[in-house]
Amino acid sequence: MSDLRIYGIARTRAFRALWVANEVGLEYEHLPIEIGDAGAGAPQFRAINPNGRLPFIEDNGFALFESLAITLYLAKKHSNGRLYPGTLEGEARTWQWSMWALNEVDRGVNIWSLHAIRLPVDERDAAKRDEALKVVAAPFRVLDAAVAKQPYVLGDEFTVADLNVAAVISRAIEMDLSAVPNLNAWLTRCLARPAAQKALALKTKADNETPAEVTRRIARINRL
Ligand SMILES: N[C@@H](CCC(=O)N[C@@H](CS)C(=O)NCC(=O)O)C(=O)O
Repeated sequence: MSDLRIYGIARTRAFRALWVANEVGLEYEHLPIEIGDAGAGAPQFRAINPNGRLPFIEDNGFALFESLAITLYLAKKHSNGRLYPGTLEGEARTWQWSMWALNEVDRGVNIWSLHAIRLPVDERDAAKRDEALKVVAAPFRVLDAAVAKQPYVLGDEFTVADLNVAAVISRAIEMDLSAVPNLNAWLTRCLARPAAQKALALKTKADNETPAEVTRRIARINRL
């Protein structure tokens, strides 16, 4: 067992950290704590992660929050030159796609998933759902074009750039992606990886066990 601890129930962005840890074959302790005052916001967790949000990790006493900082850190530490690109340009492109995912599509996919799938049917807001689809349409076309002629965003090999983008938009696998078939095939390919499947199994279980009240709280706290 390594001294890596991953905090956060797999329904949250902790899924991203779990996936990368599986991908590099690390042993770790998973602490599936919840959002809010009873979980990440509680004093003992804020002492490690003043941000109060999920996920965060402790790696041999080194604490880190922000999901994609965590994936980049673990990929670079354990898989430099393979999962984490070994060239300056490859690294820069990895940052490009990671920041792109957070800035362009993270919120839109989240809003869509809440108002299309996760909130109780009579509490879903069709206008928010449709607006979210409009917001992600143009960036999804950019990603679709990027994987039209190559299997992964940086080229022939799966890297942490793919992991970050695919993890951020993983819930889009339930959208109608027929307008972006290359994106659809690429996302399916990324999520089929054994490391992703292992983390997805935890995520699906956590999704299924999440009470409606918690889903409402997620939408409220994050203004989604
Ligand atoms: N940019 C952050 C976002 C973290 C975030 O908002 N996490 C959610 C769970 S997925 C959370 O903890 N929400 C509860 C809150 O904001 O108090 C990241 O990528 O790690």
